[in-house]
Amino acid sequence: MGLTLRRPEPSALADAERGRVDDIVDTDRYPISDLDSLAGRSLIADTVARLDQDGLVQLPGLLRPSAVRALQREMRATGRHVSCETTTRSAYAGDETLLASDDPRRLTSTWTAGHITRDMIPPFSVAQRLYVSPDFKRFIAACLGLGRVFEYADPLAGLITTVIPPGGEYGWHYDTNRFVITLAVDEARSGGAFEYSPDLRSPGDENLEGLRAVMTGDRSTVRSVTAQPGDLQLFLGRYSLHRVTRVEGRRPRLMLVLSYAEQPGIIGPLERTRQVYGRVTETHLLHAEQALGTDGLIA
Ligand SMILES: O=C(O)CCC(=O)C(=O)O
Repeated sequence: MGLTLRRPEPSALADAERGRVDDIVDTDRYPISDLDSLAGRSLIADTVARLDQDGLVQLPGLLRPSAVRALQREMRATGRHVSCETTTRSAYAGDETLLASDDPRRLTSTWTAGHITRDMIPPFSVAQRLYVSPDFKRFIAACLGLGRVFEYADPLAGLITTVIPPGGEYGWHYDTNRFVITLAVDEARSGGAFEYSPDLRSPGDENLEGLRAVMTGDRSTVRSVTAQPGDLQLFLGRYSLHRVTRVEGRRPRLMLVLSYAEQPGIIGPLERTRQVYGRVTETHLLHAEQALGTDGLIA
């Protein structure tokens, strides 16, 4: 089925959730619009089992080739305007300076990356249509054993593309979210692999010695995954330490990151948003103000 990237009718623009995504998702292979069918049920059962076993599932070729090309055009054009900063951070991206000097939580890695944020992605683009699609959200919820998932209410986060320039990398970290979905836009010519140590920590157990081992170069628990444009990854990143290795070659690595929440209305914290994206919006300022009680203390 061919991709229609025509500018939609004004009514569709006003309601980006309208319409199916069969023209951009390979629904012959991944029947996300028909989860009650035999093929749909088997897709969910298989994805759930693999996620449970490995903490990561890859669905190769989820996007149709014409949609991949459109996504690449959109993201490459916008990615050129993104500035990539280099920082050094711990796996927790917090302030660990008060910890003992040999505490593994103080170990850092280098990050060189920029972000195409949601406000830079038009409503009728492939990325946005996939993110808001009710069929896609139902599919993701079913894979995670959830009744529903919700888009972020954050104007910047929720739907972003991570841009890692040549020579850049994305350091070791845990996610604050239980799960994240990534969709490869442009792979690195070499390097740029996604590496993760499955379930390195677990609820109530930070496994700091495991953290030290991985961050000081022990590869015994680390798995590596590369993705081709159009491949989707569903990853449980809260317990699995992960990173992207240095991007070699001359072109940036572009990865679309689709985040959903288990509750509606999620807006990122002010300072963290400033730290990650280099800016905040009125929405973040208002949200931070409303989170303060009348006595000026956090509720
Ligand atoms: O770019 C990737 O493959 C993963 C990005 C990542 O680690 C994250 O979004 O937490």
